[in-house]
Amino acid sequence: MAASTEPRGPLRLGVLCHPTYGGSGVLASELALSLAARGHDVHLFSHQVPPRLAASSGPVQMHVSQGLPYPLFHSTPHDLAITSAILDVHRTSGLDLLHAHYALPHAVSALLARLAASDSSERPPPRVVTTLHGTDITIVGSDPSYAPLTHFVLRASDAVTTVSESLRAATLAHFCDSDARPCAIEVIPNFVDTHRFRPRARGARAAGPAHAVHVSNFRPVKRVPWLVEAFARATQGTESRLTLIGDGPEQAAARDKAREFGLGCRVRFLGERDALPELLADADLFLLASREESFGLSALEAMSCGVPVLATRVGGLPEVVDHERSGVLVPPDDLDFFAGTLRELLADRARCAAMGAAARAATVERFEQDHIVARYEDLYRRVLAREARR
Ligand code: GMT
Repeated sequence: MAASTEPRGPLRLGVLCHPTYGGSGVLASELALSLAARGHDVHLFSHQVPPRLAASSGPVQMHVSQGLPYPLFHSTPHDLAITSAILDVHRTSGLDLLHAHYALPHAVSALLARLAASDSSERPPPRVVTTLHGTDITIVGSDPSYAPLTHFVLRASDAVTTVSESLRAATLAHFCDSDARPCAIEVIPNFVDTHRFRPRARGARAAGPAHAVHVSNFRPVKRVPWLVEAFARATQGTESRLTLIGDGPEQAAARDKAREFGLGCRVRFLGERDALPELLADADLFLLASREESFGLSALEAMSCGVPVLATRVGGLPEVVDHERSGVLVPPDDLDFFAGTLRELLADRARCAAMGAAARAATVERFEQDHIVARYEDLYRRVLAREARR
């Protein structure tokens, strides 16, 4: 495929991401698949195949870049292997633009590839767009051990986006207040495939007791043990159920909580599943008790399935969930309040269903995949046009 200077012609794109079951790994995979479906030549670089890509049939070219596990290295530097793989593809067939998801290490890998490719007289180096997802700013990127490098990538990238206004504000506060050089950051929210994540047909939702669901990577920031305790307090003496999907460091602690509160078979741990749309669409309510959350993509996927959200009022969640319309937002540090609200909602399934219908409508209107992917496409073309004018 030849490099495109046409305003609407196909682009040669490289997407870099962590191969995570959720979050940025999902967003980057869905974006890559959607861009490929729109006719672009898309390469995805990661150290494993992201599960969302593995579960699809789309024509994205996957480059699993693991590097050589030499004994001298404390851990294998996948990020350097990714840079090498990008250079290989660029030298063979050319890449117009690299889209790095999660600042570290991917924006660094992409910028290094841009630098390394800049001495070629054959083709211009790929431009670099960096999308910030959350903890790459709030926890990892702002830690003193990485902050100077995060500061660098924010300025060296050809464009930077965040997935919410809230994350944009946090990024500006952490990295752009203290010096005179501007930080241009555009907000492009996450999206969902509303055709695949859709409500069950009317009347097809499983009968039985009220049923809540949670999906996450079980990292401490998600507070899953806290959530299990809130569920236990909210549903004492009822038959309500909780389904937990995903896996991660706090799964054992969450199981301990379930045991401690004698929840027995009222709580199910399903692990990482591909059949998310079906599992989500079965629930009356989606729960998220995060300490911080720049967007909450799993909540959006639930909303797309017509399931309302009970979540903590943190980060970008108020930009996704309309309080009292598509869900309910509560203070992050009040377990009793969370539990009390959960009890009320599970006891009023008609209210859940009405909020679920509003959640579905809001998702289709504001977060539909084609609409948001077109915004990324437009950004890529603006970056490339700016470069062509230089
Ligand atoms: O930080 C994480 O827990 C993972 C991270 C990721 O990159 O996978 O999740 C972040 O990105 C998601 C996709 O944009 C957002 O929906 C999540 O809200 C965000 N997580 C946090 O901010 C804690």
